[in-house]
Amino acid sequence: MATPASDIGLIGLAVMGQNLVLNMADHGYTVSVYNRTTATTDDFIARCKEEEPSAERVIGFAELKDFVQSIKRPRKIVFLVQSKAVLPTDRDAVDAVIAQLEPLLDKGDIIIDGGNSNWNATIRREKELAPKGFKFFGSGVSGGELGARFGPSLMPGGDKAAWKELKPIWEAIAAKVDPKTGKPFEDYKKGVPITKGVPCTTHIGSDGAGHYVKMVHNGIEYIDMQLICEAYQLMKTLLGMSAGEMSKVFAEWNSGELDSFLIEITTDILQQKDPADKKGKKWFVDGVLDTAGQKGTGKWTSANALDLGIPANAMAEAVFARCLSAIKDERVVASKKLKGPKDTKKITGKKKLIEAIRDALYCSKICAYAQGFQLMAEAQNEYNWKLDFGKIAGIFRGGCIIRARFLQKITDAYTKDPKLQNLMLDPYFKKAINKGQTNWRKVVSTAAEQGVPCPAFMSALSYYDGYRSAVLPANLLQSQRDYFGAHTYERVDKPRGKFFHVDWPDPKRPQLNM
Ligand code: 2AM
Repeated sequence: MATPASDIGLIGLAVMGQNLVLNMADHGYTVSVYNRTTATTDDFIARCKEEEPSAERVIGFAELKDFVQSIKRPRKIVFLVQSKAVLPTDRDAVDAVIAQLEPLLDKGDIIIDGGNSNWNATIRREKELAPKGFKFFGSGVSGGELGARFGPSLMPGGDKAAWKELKPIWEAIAAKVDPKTGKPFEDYKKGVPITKGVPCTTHIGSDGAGHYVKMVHNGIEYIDMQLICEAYQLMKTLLGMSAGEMSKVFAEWNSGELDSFLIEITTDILQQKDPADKKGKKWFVDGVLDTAGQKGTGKWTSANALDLGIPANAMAEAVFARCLSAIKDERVVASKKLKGPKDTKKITGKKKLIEAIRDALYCSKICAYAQGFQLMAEAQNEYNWKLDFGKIAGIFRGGCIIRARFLQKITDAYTKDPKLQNLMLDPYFKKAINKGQTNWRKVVSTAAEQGVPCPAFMSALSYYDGYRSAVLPANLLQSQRDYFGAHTYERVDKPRGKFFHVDWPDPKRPQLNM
């Protein structure tokens, strides 16, 4: 048998898998590859030979046994296969691949699930594999196809000691940011692998922590995208702006504190002409049907927020907004039957309204991130992790879909105060909301008056106002619960934890003077 020569193995050669392999090869690693369908492996190796200078370091295998034996020990095998498991008891392709690998592995070998698996399944898999002597990692990979190829944000969760084995490769292939500014390096645009800077990866925690944080990243991505769409909708509906005109606004926003990957691609999308229009006059975005798909990570984030009792209403609103968009036929019928406001005033002061929308977007974005970080803070108690929010925000700065200038500020906030209770209480963000809130309220009230939906702006504002309210109407709510269900209540004039009950209707209760 030949001496094992590969540094790492990868199973699952769909686009993300292929691109991660090429990324590793670019950084000098020898990679063994295997795919269930051998023809895909052959095609990939052929493509590598033609297109990729580093392809000599990629070795294809038709047999799983040969693949495993070609990797240096302790073996590192990453797989990117479609995962469907949601409940801890669900079994899917990830389990099938693990089952095939198990008899071929040796104790101490490290297997890494790089797909978007549910953290519950990752916790279960780690529990099953640890007693057998295998080190199992769930590592979220964010950044889409381009990220995988040239530098993703990587969120690994698993055994801390085994992380040392994985770290050099993960740090090499991850996106890198400038340590001074937090801005991602983009050398890959010049065809050069990125080698300098702070890598966008860190050991997130044990078992499912990496997949959990990746899921919350996606939940934040949902709301980030929805907020941008609401800004677009308001400019389009209230100000009658064209896609091209809005593109200029987004480009300007991208030069300030809203600077982010999602605003950048929005700028690009909005200036794109429709390739189906021979005259080249129509905007691309106007030709796209207004129904959004989803794969589930936003829903998982919101469902988990409900399970843990964390008020992540804006994040959930982003999921519901996609659901509402999906019932296009119903909306078309309803648009002819249900009336909007009667007295819509003509909007004046275009420049001022655009500025207000920008502020509303920024303030809502702060709330959305506050909710995401609150959720992670609760999850670490629930699942026994110890999360470092400064480091998590730090690895979101580059590579991933939510990368933004703003994340440097979040990194700073949690580095300064690792126990920060809520992002909105950090001096920088507190000041930003204070500055923007008048405009934020103006946008939300104008939208309500004019009948333009902006659910994420609105629910983020409700979250903000709710969070800063020392008194909420839950006194009445708890009274109702005590009335119909004897659920008891606490009193404002008694210590917390002392519960009271009234026998409703209480004959001794003072009567109202009517
Ligand atoms: P395939 O090319 O043989 O379909 C994304 O779908 C990747 O997951 C593909 O590489 C696919 O392999 C792989 N995949 C899906 N289900 C799998 C399974 N049960 N076992 C192994 N690989 C699987």
